[in-house]
Amino acid sequence: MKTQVAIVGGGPAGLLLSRLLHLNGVDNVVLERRSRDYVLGRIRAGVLEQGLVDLLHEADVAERLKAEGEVHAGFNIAFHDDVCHIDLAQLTDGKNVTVYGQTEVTRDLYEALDTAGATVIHDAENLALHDIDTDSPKVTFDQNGQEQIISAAFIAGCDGFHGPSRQAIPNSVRQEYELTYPFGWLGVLSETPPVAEELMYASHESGFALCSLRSRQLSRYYVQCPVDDSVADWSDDRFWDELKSRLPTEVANSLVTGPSIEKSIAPLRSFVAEPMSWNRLFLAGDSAHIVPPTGAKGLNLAASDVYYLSRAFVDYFNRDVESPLRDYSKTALARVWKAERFSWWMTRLLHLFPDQNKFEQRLQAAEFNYLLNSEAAKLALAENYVGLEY
Ligand code: RFL
Ligand code: PHB
Repeated sequence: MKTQVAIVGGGPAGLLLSRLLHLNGVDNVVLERRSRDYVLGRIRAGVLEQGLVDLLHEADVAERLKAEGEVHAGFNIAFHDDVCHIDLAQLTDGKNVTVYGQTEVTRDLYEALDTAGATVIHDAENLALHDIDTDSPKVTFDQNGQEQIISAAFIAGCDGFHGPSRQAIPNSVRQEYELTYPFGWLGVLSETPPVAEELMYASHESGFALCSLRSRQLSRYYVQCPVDDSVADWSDDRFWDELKSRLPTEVANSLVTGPSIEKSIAPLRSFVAEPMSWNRLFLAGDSAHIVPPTGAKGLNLAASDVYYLSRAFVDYFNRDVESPLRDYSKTALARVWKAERFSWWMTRLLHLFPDQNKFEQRLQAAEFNYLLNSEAAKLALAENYVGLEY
């Protein structure tokens, strides 16, 4: 099989890239290791920046998002019993975020790709990248026990943190920058009305908690937990008790609990691989970088990579202009590092770090107090949360 762009990975980055290329007449194939049901069963991000919403409109996959997505013009940060309201719209001249699950974004993209007759190959096993430093790179994989080969002009590595694409860049070229955190997030999805209209991030002496949502009938809650805990350690009752104890009393009192319909633990990590391209290979999304979820930036960063990369491919194939592709890594990394900084800052502000000494605890309290009382500090938070310009 031959194509212009072979896209490795059918998560949000790969599917959105495929859709945008298709709409611009650039031939591509998506290769996904898992089944579609598996991909749609993963509960992940829920907060979309305006840039991603705009991109979904451009990709003509925003009908359900328009009908079901909830526009949020603000959110709350609680530090023990003090609550700081961040009025996103007022601070950023009317900008806001939209609450709509990553699962739904992925579902909408699959549907549009199906309708357009795009090629998305599932259950592609043992995928490997070859000859990326030549003019005819290839991807091989097994499907139903048979080896398949795809030749392409370029390969887009959209295969997440554990995929093979990043590793295809030689160690002598690739630099990796990483911070790990000594805790994870335990997330619960429950068919209960959310505790409040807006999201609440809460810092408490026993750890961080987050109240989020997917709709008026579906809530998403998280608590910080030790990184080596397993889901089996956390009964629903233990989870709800812990969540309540970390929220301001008034909020805890209005929490409606119910059985969990999904429960998972994600480790927290900050990670960037440079460069994001090498010869005929271009990385986008989690394959190149990871942020801790505190700033709600993971999915949004995958989207801005895809914005730059889709335009660069379209310039190359349709306009004979090569420079955006050549500059892709530099352009994308400039925005990636700002999102890394913001996610790291918000993680540090709100979590309990087990090895934190009393001086650092006081600094954390001062940081929150500054935020509470400074419009400039609130503005800096708000402009990052709604998303920096592409
Ligand atoms: P994805 O979504 O990981 O998709 C990559 C796809 O590549 C496939 N793949 C392969 N395909 C073929 N051959 C191989 N060898 C392959 N290896 C892997 C995978 O099956 C998968 O379908 O990356 P993408 O598209 O870059 O999208 C990025 C976002 O998914 C990610 O940034 C966010 O979901 C991060 N994230 C969260 N972000 C938030 O903003 N808020 C959250 O609450 C939040 N929760 C999460 C998260 C990420 C998690 N992960 C990765 C463990 C919770 C979890 C558990
Ligand atoms: C979510 O709804 O899953 C969510 C929201 C905000 C975050 C992280 C996750 O910062």
